[in-house]
This record gives sequence, structure tokens and C-alpha cells, in this order.
Amino acid sequence: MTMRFDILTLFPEICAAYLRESILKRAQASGLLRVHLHNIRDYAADKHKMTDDLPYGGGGGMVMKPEPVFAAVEAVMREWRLEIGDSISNLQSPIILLTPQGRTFTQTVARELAHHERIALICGRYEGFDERIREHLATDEISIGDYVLTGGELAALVVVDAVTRLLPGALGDPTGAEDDSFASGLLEYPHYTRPPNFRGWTVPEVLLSGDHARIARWRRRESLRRTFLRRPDLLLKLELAEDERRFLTDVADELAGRPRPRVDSSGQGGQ
Ligand code: 6GU
Repeated sequence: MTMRFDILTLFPEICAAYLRESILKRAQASGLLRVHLHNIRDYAADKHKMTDDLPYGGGGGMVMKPEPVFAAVEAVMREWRLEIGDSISNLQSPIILLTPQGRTFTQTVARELAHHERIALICGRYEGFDERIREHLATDEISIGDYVLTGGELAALVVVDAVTRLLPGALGDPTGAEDDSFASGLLEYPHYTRPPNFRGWTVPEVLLSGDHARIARWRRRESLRRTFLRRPDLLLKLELAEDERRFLTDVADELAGRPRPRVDSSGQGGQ
């Protein structure tokens, strides 16, 4: 299966530069990924190639005109139709507007998008899009987070990148994306490589032990610890095992400087 993205932008070269390197370059070379870049300016019909105009009602900033954006998306849809006709998958292909007003992009959204064979991404510049683009052309609207960028290009690249690395075979590693932060709902455990002692800072002994069960348990616990300390909001969504909850209680007690209320394991009770 190959996935096709069409990026509509006033600055295709911004996107081209990122797509020419590393994993996305390799995914395209291997036929897993295709990205078609379209310059919205090429679809402006007037002699000045205008893509933006003053806002009705006054105020600052410029607004992306509807005609060139509609024309560009309709050209993309004609290309899709030439490839696969009016199949269901074609008719349901997302046409996504990238704006700070969209739904927030998460790993869950990336997984959802990875099921589609074709996706169009429309990048805005200026103050925003004429509302008719949102109402009558786009099928979805995505933001990559609560901050404002000068345009949608970086956001489009974030979407292409996050979705592509989920495609089977896109990462060199056969385990693919399954060990990622967020695949498990937890942050990743700490990683180490050689040398075992760098400036007196040593690698945790367990990782050198060759005991795979012990290593797996250590990694799971360090993921839990890191998630608890940095992103406790993520833990609320998970079902943890009894011993994992006990481990986090110990982490919390230690953090608070409380002595660990440990039961005596001798079975003798006593003082
Ligand atoms: Cl998709 N576009 C812009 N311009 N700013 C953003 C964004 C998108 N997502 C977060 N900030």
C-alpha cells in the first residue's frame, strides 16, 4: 500500500526541503509514500496571481481568497479520480485545513489518518482562510498545538511525518513504531549506548546484565516513573497492574520524603 499526500501551499519549497531528507526521503524512494506539492498561486486566475485580499468589514491582515484554493483542491481531486475513479476510498479522502482553530493533532489522530490512501493538506498564510473554504471545501481542520505559526507548512510536514512513520516498513526497525512514546500511552524509558562509563557517569547495571526479563521490567518501571513525574495526565487514561500502582506509590512517597510503609516480608509479624 502506498500513501499519497497532496500539499497545497504558497511555499512548496519549504515542504520540498524537508521531504528530501532522511526517513521521508527513503519512504518515497521505496514507494511507501508519495507527496505531490501544489503551489496555490498557480491556480490564481487573475493577471496579478492574487491569492489574498482585504477582509470584508475591515480590520488588519489579509485573507486567503476562495477561488485559487478551490481550484487547486479540485485539480487534486481530478488527479485522484484519474488514479482510482470514484471509489469509496477516494470519495472519503480527507481534505484537511491546517489552522490554529482545528482539532489538536495527537498520535491518535495520526493513527486515524494512516488508514487513508489519499490526504490533501491545505496550508494557510496571512490571517486565515475565507470562511467558505472551511464550510464548503475542507472535510477536517487540524492544529498542531496551542501556539500560532506564520503558516500551515510546518504543520503539514508534522502530519506527513507522524503518519508516514506509522506505515509498516517506513522505519528501518522491524518493530516499527510500536515502542514509541504514546504507543503504550507512556513516555519512553531512558536509553543508553556505549561507552559504559562516560566522564564517570555510568550506564545502569541492569542494562548490561543480559537478563532480558529484568531489563523489560526496569524499562517498564522507568517509563512509569517518567510519565508520573512529567505527564501525570497520561496515567489517568491507563489501566495499571497492581504492582505498577504500588511502584508509583513508592515513587510518590520518595518524592514527598515519606518513609516507605513496607510490610515485613518475613511472615513473622512482630516488631
Ligand atoms: Cl496548523 N497553522 C498555524 N498557522 N499555526 C498553528 C497551527 C497551524 N497549528 C498550531 N499553530
